[in-house]
Amino acid sequence: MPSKSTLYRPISRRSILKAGAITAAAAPFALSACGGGGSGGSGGSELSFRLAETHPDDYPTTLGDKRFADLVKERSDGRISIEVFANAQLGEESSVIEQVQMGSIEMTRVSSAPMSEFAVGMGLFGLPYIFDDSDHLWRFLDDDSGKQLLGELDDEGFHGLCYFDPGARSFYASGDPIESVDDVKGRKFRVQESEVIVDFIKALGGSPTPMDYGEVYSALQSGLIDGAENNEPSYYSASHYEVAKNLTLDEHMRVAEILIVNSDTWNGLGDDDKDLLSKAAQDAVPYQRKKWDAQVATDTQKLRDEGVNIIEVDDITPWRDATASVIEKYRGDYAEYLDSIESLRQA
Ligand code: BDP
Repeated sequence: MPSKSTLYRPISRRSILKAGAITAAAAPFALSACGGGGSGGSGGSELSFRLAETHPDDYPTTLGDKRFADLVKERSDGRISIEVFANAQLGEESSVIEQVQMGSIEMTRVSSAPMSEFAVGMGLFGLPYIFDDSDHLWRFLDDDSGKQLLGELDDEGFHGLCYFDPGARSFYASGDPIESVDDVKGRKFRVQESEVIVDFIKALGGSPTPMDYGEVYSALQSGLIDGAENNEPSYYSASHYEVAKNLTLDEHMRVAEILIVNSDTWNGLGDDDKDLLSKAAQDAVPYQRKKWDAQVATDTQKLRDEGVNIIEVDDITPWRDATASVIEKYRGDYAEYLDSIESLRQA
């Protein structure tokens, strides 16, 4: 994939918003230091952590983060506090992941796609059309194999706390709508920073352009890219629909959302605190999933109201066939997980 430095990076609307948020974000650094630090040992001491989130305050993943933080606070009688920094205040995802790996941010909720550049296993979720629907995805995530995959993060400087619902990603385009596989050919699509997803677009004959989420709106507006792909709540909340009015529901990927913590922070916790955090994360999942489903329904209606051209895809076979080579290319890396996904298909 093109290196980051070769990418054209227009100033995003979010970068401008973020500039104003830096002062607000600085305060908890001091608090964290006074409180014994994010990486300090636990065993009854006060702890405070920062959790980075790219989405707005009322977005379902942010609500899941906040539920997690609330449960931790309540169950530790206020001893452990987690402050959620929404709206990419602490940076775009790739940079946040680096900061979490280094320990300068303790936690983040992030997409598994950019995580795949740090922990290969996460690239699994970038393979196209491997899950039939949300239930199929969750059978895998809740299965031992899903847990094992999250556990692989422990080798890479992170600890995975839980998965959140990612919905399904579909294409959207300015200019001509995508009515068939052939309509992707020769057009430029923004992708997340993930080698597997770059290969997916190439398999369809498109031209993949990796860039940060916060840059997509202006890249669509300026014509730097012809389209992008995401789930309905992101497409709506980031206003991409304003500049790319054709949405094609091919539902090519379910790129799991994950809640992760820096390894040293995690290893510095006492066993009771580890249990408390793990349990709180797990208990936030049903809430996040409920919020997710509601948001997809509301946002789909809002998109219709805004006059978005929503194209249903009745037969996914041509899409699957055109991109089967991507699964074959990576089968060796993900064989065990792909087998498990296959065995959970009809459960
Ligand atoms: C959204 C994910 C978010 C990613 C974004 C993207 O929730 O974490 O940053 O997609 O496309 O669906 O980069």
